[in-house]
Amino acid sequence: MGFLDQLKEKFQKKADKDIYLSGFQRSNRQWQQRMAGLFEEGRIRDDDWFEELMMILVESDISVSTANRIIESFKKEVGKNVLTMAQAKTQLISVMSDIYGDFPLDLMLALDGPTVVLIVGVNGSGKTTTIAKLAQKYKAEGLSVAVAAGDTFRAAAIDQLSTWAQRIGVPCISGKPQQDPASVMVDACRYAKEHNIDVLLCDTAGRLQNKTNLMNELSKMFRVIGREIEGGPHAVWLILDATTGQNGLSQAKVFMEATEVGGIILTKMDGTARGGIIMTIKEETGIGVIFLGLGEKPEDLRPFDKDSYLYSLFEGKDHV
Ligand SMILES: Nc1nc2c(ncn2[C@@H]2O[C@H](COP(=O)(O)OP(=O)(O)OP(=O)(O)O)[C@@H](O)[C@H]2O)c(=O)[nH]1
Ligand SMILES: [Mg+2]
Repeated sequence: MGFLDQLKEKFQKKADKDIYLSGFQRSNRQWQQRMAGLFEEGRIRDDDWFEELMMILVESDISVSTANRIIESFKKEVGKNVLTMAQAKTQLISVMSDIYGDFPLDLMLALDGPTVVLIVGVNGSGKTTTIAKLAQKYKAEGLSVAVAAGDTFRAAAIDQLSTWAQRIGVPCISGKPQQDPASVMVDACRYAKEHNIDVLLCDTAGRLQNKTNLMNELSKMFRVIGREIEGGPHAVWLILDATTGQNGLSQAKVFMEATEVGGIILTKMDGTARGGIIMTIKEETGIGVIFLGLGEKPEDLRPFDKDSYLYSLFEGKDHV
């Protein structure tokens, strides 16, 4: 069985494949059509053909250096044998899969006590909404969840999180507007310990005007969480808006310098045709995507799955 058939078989077994694709797929069709045109039987894989492939990859938000790497490796593979276009396409997906590599896909719960997750990212990337989504997910899995309103920069941010928390039915620990976010973290950690919370999700402010302030604020939050809860924060997840593409990624690098980001959640995948950003993120940062945000509601979160991603990128929902 070819690689693509194996992917298809695995993918078809996934109960949530329709939901997974409903958002992401909607906007991806045009890209797929161009890819399909490129891999029509009878076309010759000459320099022009590879150039067109390069353009299609780059237009999907794969960076030039990642696209080059994919094409170099793909050229080597297709040069070895005479392949049909269908086989060559399978080979391309396989090369992309190898280049992406593997990455752990969910939270490792602490053996004892609350697991603290710090959510960071630029303004408007979707931090607060994603915390609501994560709270809903972990609660549905039977874990006790609390959220902490560490974005004290704007009063509305505290309200936004506490409204979500109320709707989902989880406690929200918050301070006053302009209060030191680190002191909110201390309260939240103490609450989590006293109330046997399994997962504490901490919101943060996303302002980037001043890198030194941001770094200081984050490292202070880090320090106080670690002091209150051993090993905390257990995960720092970076929220990235997929519609901002590579530009968004370069902005987000500030957060990677400020803290040890352990995973990425890519939001607004329902609003972009540029699925290639996932490859670029992994290549340029070494950090993998853990979840995809596919809408504004708490249920619009999907675990990232490399096979489903590559399969849906190339083949689309109509083929499943
Ligand atoms: N379509 C879509 N919209 C999203 C998604 N995630 C978040 N949003 C929307 O993006 C906007 C910003 O989301 P927030 O969660 O407030 O972003 P934030 O990072 O907390 O923003 P700040 O607190 O200002 O830093 C809101 O209108 C959300 O509804 C998503 O996956 N898809
Ligand atoms: Mg927010």
